[in-house]
Amino acid sequence: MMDILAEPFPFPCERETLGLVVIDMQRDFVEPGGFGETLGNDVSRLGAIVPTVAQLINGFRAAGLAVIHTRECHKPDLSDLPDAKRDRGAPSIRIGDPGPMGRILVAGEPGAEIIPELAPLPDELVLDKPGKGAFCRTEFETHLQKMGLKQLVFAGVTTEVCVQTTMREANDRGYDCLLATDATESYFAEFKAAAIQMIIAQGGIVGWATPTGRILEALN
Ligand code: TIU
Repeated sequence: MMDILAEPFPFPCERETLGLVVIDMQRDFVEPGGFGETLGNDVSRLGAIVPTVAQLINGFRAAGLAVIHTRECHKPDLSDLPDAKRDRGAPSIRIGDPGPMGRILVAGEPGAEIIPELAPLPDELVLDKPGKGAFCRTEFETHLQKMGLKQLVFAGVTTEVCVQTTMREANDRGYDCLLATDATESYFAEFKAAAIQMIIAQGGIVGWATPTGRILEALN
C-alpha cells in the first residue's frame, strides 16, 4: 500500500492495481480544424498540457503500470451517434461531416487519432467511446476487471466534460479516482477549476486531485 499526497486527503493505492487513463488527447480536440474548434473554442489552451501528460504517461510506463487511452469517436456509418448529440448547438460543421482532418470525430479519420506526441504503445489499450463517459456503450469495465485495476489516475481533455464524466462513472462503479490537475485542461479555465472543486468536495465525493509531480514522486 502507498499514499499519493492529494486533496482532500492522501490517495491510498497499490502498485498492482493502479492504472492511468488518458482521456481523448485527440487531434480533434487539441489541434485547429477539429471538433473542438468547430464548437467555437480556442484549442490552444489544450496544447499546453501535452508535455505534462507525456511525463505522466512515461512515469507509468517506466514503473511498469498500465496506461489506457480513450478516443471519443463514432463508427463511419454514424449508427452510434444519437440525433441529440449530432444536432446539439450550432457548430460550424457537425460530427461526421468532412473537415480539414477528415470526417469530424469519426473512427479511422486523422482527426480522431491521438496526437503523435502521446501516441499509445502497441500493447496499450485504446478504447473508442461514442459518449463523453468511457463506460457508456463500451467494454471499459470488462477491460478494467481483466487488467485487475482498482485505482485510476485520470488525465486528458476536457476536464469538465469527458474527464469528469468518466471519473463519475468510475467512482459509481467502485473505483478510486485521482485527477492529475496539471495533466488535464478545459477550453474554459473557470470550468476546469470548478470541476476540480466539485470532484474533491464533501470528502472526495467523486475522487481526489493532485499535480503530476506528486504522482511521479510516489511511483519512483
Ligand atoms: N473529450 C471531451 O471532453 N469531449 C468534448 O466534447 N469536450 C468539450 O469540452 N466539448
